[in-house]
This record gives sequence, structure tokens and C-alpha cells, in this order.
Amino acid sequence: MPSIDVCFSPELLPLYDLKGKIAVAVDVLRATSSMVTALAHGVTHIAPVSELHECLAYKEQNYLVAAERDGVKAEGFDLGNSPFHYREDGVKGRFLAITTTNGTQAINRSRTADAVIVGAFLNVGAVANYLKAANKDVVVVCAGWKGLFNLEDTLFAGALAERLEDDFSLNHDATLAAHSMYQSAKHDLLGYLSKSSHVQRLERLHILPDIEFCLQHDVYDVVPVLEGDFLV
Ligand code: 3SL
Repeated sequence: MPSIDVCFSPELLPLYDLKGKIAVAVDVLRATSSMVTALAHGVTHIAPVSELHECLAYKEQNYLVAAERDGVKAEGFDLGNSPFHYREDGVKGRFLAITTTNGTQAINRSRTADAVIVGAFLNVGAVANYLKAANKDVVVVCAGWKGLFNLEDTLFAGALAERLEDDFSLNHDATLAAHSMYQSAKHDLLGYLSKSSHVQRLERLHILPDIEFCLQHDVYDVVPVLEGDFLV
């Protein structure tokens, strides 16, 4: 039986061997939620990039360019990191380059895995089905916040573990912790997260609707898969 493990921060990745495994990169608030939304609403390719200048350079190739730092849209970019930006008609058929504080780093630092996919509560069921079909060991790579643990990505790992518990072994301590945390939180995720540092940070930016949107489960059926430089 394959197993599901959880890496609580990209800083811990050197302790994990991703070879032969599928990495599920997650940044529930809000990068991977926005990416899932973008592909579901017709963006065709997403280049997740680490640096602002690197991302802006894609504008010359007629990409939409998006950037967030510390929760705020960076100057000079078309879009920020709100999932609502990616539900507009203007994104349909476009290539997107995006850089965010933590989410795009988690994706790029997972590249030693056999495959990298992107998860969020919005597509958790689709991700679970993809993993069941692939039948390989999985590591959920939580983006965290600037190298530190966060609650929301860990809760996603717990939700995914719940969906996989009949087909995957959950016997890693990190997975057991995430699963148990999700059992306590799942009936009121927003309430559970209300004291968390990132929810408080986003509330200060007055974007509660973004948080509520990102905590919805199974809104989209898409599974972004990293192929070369692009999530498709
Ligand atoms: O850190 C990230 O990658 C972002 O998702 C953070 S924020 O939700 O846009 O503040």
C-alpha cells in the first residue's frame, strides 16, 4: 500500500526524499487556491516563478503576470493573488506567470519528485482521485509562511489523508497529526483558523471573502500538474 507523508514547510524538504513519489504542493491561503481557480476558469498554462523580476519578464511574451508579496499585489503586475482575480473572463485562453511569497517556492522546491501537482481545498477530491489512480507514495509539501509551519496547509494535508485513508497508509507522525487536526477542525474550518497568523494577516487586508472562498471543498475538478516550466 502506498503511503502519504506531510512536510510542514519547504525548509524541511532536505529531510525528505521525493524520488519515486508524487509531491502535492499546497498553499491554501491563497496561491494554490488561486492557481486551481485560474485553470478551472480557462487559463491554459501557469508558470510558477520565484522572483519578481523573473515573473515580470514574461509580460514581453504577452503573458498575464501576477505577483504577491506579504499578501499585497506587487506594483507593475496585472493581477495579485486573490482567487477572484482568476474568475474573470479576461483570463480565458491566457498564459499566466505568477510569483508569491511562499506558494510558488513550495512548488519549485518540490521538483525532485517524480511528479508535482497542486492541491487546495477547492480541488481536494480531484487530487485524491488522481493519487488513487497513480498509486504511488505521496508527500504533501505545505508552503507554510516564510519557512514556518502554518495551520491551513496542515489542515489541507489532513483533509487529503481523510480522503485517502482506505487506500494509503497514514502511518507517518506528520500525517497522523494533520489527520487528527482536521477531525477537530473540519466542521468549522474558519472558526478553527480564526486565531491563525495568516488568517489574521489577511483579515487586516480586509479579504475575508477570499478566505471563505479558499476554505470551500470540491468546487473544482482540475488537478494542476507541473510539466516542465508550466502547470497545466
Ligand atoms: O505566500 C503565498 O504564497 C501567498 O499565497 C500568501 S497570500 O495569501 O497572498 O497572502
